Amino acid sequence: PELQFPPQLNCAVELLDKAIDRGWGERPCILGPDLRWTYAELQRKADAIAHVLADEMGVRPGQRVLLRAPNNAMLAACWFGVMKTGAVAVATMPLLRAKELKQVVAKAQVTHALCDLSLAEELQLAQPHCPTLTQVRLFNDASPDGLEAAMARHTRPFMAVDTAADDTCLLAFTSGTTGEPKATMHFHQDVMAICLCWPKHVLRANADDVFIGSPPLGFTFGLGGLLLFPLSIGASTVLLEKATPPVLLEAIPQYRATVLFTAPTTYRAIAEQARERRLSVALGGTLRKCVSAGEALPAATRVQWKDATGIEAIDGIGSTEMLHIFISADETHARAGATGTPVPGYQACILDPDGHPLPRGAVGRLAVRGPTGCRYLDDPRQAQYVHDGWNVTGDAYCVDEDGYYRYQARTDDMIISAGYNIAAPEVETVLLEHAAVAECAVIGVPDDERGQIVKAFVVLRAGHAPDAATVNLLQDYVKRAVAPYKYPRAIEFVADLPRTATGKLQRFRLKTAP
Ligand code: 3UK
Repeated sequence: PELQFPPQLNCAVELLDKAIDRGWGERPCILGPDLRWTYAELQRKADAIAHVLADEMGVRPGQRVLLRAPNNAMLAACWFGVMKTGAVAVATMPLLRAKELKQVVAKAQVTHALCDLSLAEELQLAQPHCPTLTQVRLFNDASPDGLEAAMARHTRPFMAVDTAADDTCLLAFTSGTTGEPKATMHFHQDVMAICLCWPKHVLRANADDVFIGSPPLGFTFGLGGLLLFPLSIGASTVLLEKATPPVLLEAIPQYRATVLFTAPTTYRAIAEQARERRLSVALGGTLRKCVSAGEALPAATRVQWKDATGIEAIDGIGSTEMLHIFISADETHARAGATGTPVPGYQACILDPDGHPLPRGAVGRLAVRGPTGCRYLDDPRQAQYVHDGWNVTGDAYCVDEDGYYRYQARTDDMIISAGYNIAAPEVETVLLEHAAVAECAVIGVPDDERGQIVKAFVVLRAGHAPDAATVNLLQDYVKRAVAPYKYPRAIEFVADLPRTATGKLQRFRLKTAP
């Protein structure tokens, strides 16, 4: 299906003002600890913020406004406030330090910032090194210079700036598992396109649903799943500042949440804790849809989650470059070990190293094309990433006989040992099926004889000893489950694994560890 957008479009009008026109004004919109905002309340806050930005801070359409906060209602209001002014939101991850914030500000030419008081320190450390950044306003701040005090001066509605559908509204930074972070540009129409593709065809939630989850709104997985998608259908969303597994385990029944967004590692941790605490299935009986993204969902994790809750997870691969999920399968079409099929609106293919399409079954680089796509902000890597509208990802995939896309590895996570190609995630998937393993990571380490050998870092479940017997047990297990040359010749037991704030394993940090 081709999506058609009018030439002028502002996503805040589409998602927020039109929600009020549709009569959703008094519906619950954002929920949080001691907080319940209706759609009308969110609109009032966003309008007041837009007035402060445009009338007091001098923000002009096209200027870049940095947003920095844990997931909370004011961050959501700020996001829509920026959209209304026609400025560009620069989404950032809460954990960024001054040094990284300085890079973001310089790269995106940020002129203004709205920042949660609780995260002000690193921004204030960065500010003297950010010549473009002239104004910072703090929110969730009771002081007379805080954003809330300024908002109180503006009670009139704000007429959203009439932006073009292809004006940039969002700069999203890649999470940087490798190399220097890149900024991707997305248009108002891209924001609407992602609301119309995957949520409509795969998620199929409705206005009574209550969304919850962990990804930060500074990560497009979280922005879509925990803000744009619920608002586009009149549903409500729970925003939690620290949505760790134990917090989610409590919050899901407390808010009667029905749709969960998080990464595979969090699904494992919640299921594990539910088991240890002997909590009942379905986590309070309200959950009905569980979305996993950020990294591949191993078959063992899918089974573990289904055992704990009765729910078949919805896996989906998305990226900052494509803005959201482009290959996925709903709960009735899910297959263990497969991500799914291209989301309606998107096309996918598998390419050989010369860029020619490969037949079914062959492993190659995944390329995708659709209504959203990669536009790096002044980066030479744009020409490598996009060819004739095809976005060439860094992921190795193959397509099975039923047309399902099966993730193999990131192309840089292929291990070559004694001439064999071994996908690190395949070995991880097998290890996770063993009862002793809570979490694991597999990398290639240099070896004189074989070039590289497979090494596994393993976090054991309680009650299993980190000894030679367990090493042998795990090695034998892998040898019996897959081709024996894939077994980890080295195993190291660790207490935890390095992950990004988006739940992705940082294999490169294990490679450089002493
Ligand atoms: C990996 C997956 C296998 C894959 C994201 C949903 O993760 C997101 O964006 P990033 O830019 O990373 C993209 C890369 O992450 N990946 C993500 N999901 C899966 N691999 N199966 C999956 N289900 O390497 C991809 O290239 O941080 C995810 C929505 C929006 C996003 N930005």
